[in-house]
Amino acid sequence: QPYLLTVGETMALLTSGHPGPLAHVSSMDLGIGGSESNVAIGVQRLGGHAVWCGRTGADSLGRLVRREIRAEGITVCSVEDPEAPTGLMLKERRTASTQKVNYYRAGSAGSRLSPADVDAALITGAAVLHVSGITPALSDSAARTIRYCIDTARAAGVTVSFDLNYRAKLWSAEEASRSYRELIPLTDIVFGGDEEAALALGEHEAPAELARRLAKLGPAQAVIKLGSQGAVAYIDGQILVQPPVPITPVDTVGAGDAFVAGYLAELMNGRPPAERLATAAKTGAFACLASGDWEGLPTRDELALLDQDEAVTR
Ligand code: KDG
Repeated sequence: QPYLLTVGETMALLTSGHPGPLAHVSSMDLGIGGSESNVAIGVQRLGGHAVWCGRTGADSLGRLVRREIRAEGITVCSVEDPEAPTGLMLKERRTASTQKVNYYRAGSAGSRLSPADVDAALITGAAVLHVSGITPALSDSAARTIRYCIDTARAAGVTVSFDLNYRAKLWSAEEASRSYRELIPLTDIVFGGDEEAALALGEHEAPAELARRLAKLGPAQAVIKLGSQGAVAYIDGQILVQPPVPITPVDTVGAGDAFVAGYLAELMNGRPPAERLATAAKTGAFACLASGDWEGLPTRDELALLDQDEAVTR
């Protein structure tokens, strides 16, 4: 079966269930989160097959990360690093409607990812390679790994997908912009929010223009994710506008990854651009309708839930 290969860091994730400062929270829920594994889970739930590559610590949290991803049916090709811990992320619900993410990942096993961790045959055998702009921000060796994966995929004619995913806590806007400019021309599909696209391009424009300009750098498919406003894309020379799916969000973290998963699942199914975007928007909406970065990702038959009016189905 054709598979999506994702490479990145997945961390343990502690979430507080109640609004308020963490200093006054007495218990938290333990789970996992990582942009690339979120995408892998989304594709797998929609009926595709995904492989996740990354590095974890040789610790309990590393076991948790690998077990959770594997439990979704994903093939896990990870390296256990005895010298560094699995990264950790805390989600603080400061008010009922606002969340703050704090990383404890500097020097983590995942950030020590190196090119030797990813089997070349796994890359050249993939239908699609998906990576994100988070990984090059983690360390020099992680940045080199992403470059190696992209170069190897390109040389083998594997479709390369890249989500800009700017994380201001990990690097400066200048560093990110430089990395985006290096990598975007090497990709086939680029995803980003409008701010991220503007960062990559060095200027702000309307979404359709941002998509067109990203595509000019190389990728034939450039998709601007606009959250509650839907999406605008420039795909194979055509502008497409995807309206949003109207919902009342519970937790928006992970919606961007879900959107990417919906898009890539349909791409791998051979579906046309408008269908890729429509499924992407629905998958993104689903991710917002449950707590957690990926737990709410839909299976294929659940996609229809967003079209129905009844609150209960039997
Ligand atoms: O996109 C959601 C991600 O932010 C989350 O799951 C964790 O990969 C992550 C990151 O680095 O922020």
